Amino acid sequence: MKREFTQERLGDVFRAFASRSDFTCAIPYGTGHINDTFKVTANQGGAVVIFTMQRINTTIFKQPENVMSNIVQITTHLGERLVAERTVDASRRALQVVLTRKGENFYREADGSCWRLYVYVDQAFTVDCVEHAADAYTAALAFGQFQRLLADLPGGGASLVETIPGFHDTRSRYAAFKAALKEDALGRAAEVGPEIEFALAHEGLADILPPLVAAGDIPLRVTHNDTKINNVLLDATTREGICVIDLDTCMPGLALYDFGDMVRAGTNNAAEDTTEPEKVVSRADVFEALARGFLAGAGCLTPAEVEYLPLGGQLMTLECGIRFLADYLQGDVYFRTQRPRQNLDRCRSQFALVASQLKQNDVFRKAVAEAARDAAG
Ligand code: ADP
Ligand code: GN1
Ligand code: MG
Repeated sequence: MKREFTQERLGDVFRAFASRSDFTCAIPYGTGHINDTFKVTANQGGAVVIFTMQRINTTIFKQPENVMSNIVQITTHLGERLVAERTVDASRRALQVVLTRKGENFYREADGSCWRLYVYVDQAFTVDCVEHAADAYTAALAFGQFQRLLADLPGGGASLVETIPGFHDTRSRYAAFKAALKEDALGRAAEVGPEIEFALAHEGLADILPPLVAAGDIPLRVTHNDTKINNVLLDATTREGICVIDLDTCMPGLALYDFGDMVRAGTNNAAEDTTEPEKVVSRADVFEALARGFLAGAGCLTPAEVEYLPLGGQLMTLECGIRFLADYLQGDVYFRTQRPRQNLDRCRSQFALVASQLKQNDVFRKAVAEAARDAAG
């Protein structure tokens, strides 16, 4: 049976962590699709202290110890690099994990629920749907810098575990989608004919990157892999990108995944789950801002990486659309939903966004080439 998140329970979980403050209350927080996030307010000697407490989705992350080991390595390294670069306010710019009283990086409740605690980054906000292209630039700059700072992670990231195997392996995402379609557990396939057709008609996009990766033209890097614009905290006063969050899928990957998922999440002029997919357009002004921000932040990318940045956007958007469609066919078991057919709406919105990107391919390629020239000069 599903247990409620009562204040009593959340307080007990909080007290398992080595904070010197007393629990006041916890409220559900954020719009993420995966974990259960709470903003915890506590009291330390009369002063208010705030934390982000998350129940890790262990249906998806089956080995939370691997997720947390990655996160501790990444945040520790980031913290050291930021201090070495004399970054102002370095402690706000890398997530800070609070250990449990037993010195562990997550807490396992008696029912098996796994929880972690972060210091809350104050005076910050997130953007779900980009309004100002300048916010897209700062988010992309932050994700680019994140990738650059992790480039010298000891062992080149070899000690990071793949927390979700094949996370951005689009071919295996297609295989999973086809299996869901074949099973058609809820008899929903009949109502999604056009979406199935779109997915199958664009399957060839999944075959472009693997040979380039095999040839070494596109290198494996330490990447974030879930670069939704709302996974960067922006400073409430300056709107500067301050802290990259949601590090569960941070592992070896391609720069194109990180750029591509930003294009997916950032250039959509409508909400991810809009019910009017016919109005969806991939915004060229936001695309250009993302390209400029990411190239400025990441530093050197290989010529092939730069050339294929627009493909990254198409691919990540297509892949996400297929994942939403597969989840709809399977009965909405992966992504959190707030209403019926939400995953289908999300899928339709993604596919419309792929079509819009393909239509503007020449414009987007030109924007990348110009941004790369400016970043180099
Ligand atoms: P999910 O995997 O469910 O997307 P996130 O780690 O992205 O979970 O957290 C959900 C939301 O909680 C974020 O969008 C952000 O608004 C907020 N959040 C998470 N961590 C912090 C933090 N350390 N400081 C402030 N806000 C945070
Ligand atoms: C999930 O955790 P969140 O909400 O930032 C998902 C991403 C999808 C995204 C679509 C671990 O991201 O891969 O692109 O939803 N995360 C995971 O909105 O599957
Ligand atoms: Mg998130």
